Amino acid sequence: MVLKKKPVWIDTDIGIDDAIAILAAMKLEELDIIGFSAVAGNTVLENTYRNARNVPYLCGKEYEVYKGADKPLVLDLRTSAKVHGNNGLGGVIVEDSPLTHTDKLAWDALYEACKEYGDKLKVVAIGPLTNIAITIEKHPDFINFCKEVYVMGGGIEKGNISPFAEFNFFCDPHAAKVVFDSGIKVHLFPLNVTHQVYITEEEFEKIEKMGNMATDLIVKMLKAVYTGRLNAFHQHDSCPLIYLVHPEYFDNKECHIEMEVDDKERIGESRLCEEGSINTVLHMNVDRDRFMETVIDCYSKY
Ligand SMILES: [Ca+2]
Repeated sequence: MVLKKKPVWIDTDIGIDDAIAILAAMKLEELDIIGFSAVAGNTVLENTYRNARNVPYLCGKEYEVYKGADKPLVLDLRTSAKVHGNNGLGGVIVEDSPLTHTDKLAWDALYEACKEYGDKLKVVAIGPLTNIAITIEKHPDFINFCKEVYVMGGGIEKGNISPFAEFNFFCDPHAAKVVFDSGIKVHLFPLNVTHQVYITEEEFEKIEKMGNMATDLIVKMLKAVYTGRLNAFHQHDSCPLIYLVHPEYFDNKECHIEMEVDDKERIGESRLCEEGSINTVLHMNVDRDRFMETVIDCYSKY
């Protein structure tokens, strides 16, 4: 199969930072988004499924969206409504997409897409890893087709929910463990790198002045939640997507990551280990200015 663009699958618990990342990715000309799967995380599945359909539709595109897990593998769901509002988009209401609903579930759709595209398909996971873990468990040959996943999650000696854990891995540490232990190589974009891509007041004003459908939504969502502390907003979920087109912005190293699922205090910790087989490409630094330039350029194309 000769492809002009990189086919991409996005698994998302679409809250504000997911929406902002997806809006940038939709304008990266090198990428061809072929589908979305929705997972519970930032907000409940009903919201993430709806947002994954409606945010692209608002900005002129329709994609197939497949429903996935409504709760983590083992733990109860703990959303982050404080950060993402009751609907995941800071309370901003977006018109419903008229696209027909599908009964096919995330793990079956993702499996079929990987079978069709092989390792050319870039699987990007920007929510808890529940859907990816279920795909691995339900379809044992999935790992023959999917060799790498691009994951926003974790932190190396850094957390944002606890001192040890980042939200996606804290939400479903057992799923993260299944993925790290599966044999699929994880391109990991932890808090250490995502915290480098904050947005400045000046950049926000530039985005606000664009006044298009995408930037109007971005501005409304950020104003709803981050007023007065814009630099607290980080482009977490844009990292793996921008990496697919601009790997030269990032510094990385191969390593072994182990997930903590047992210790009550440290649950959700992604631990960098000296020993153990390589299961991760760990991205720890990014050229912030070039990254933000690229993201802002994407928003200007709406
Ligand atoms: Ca997310």
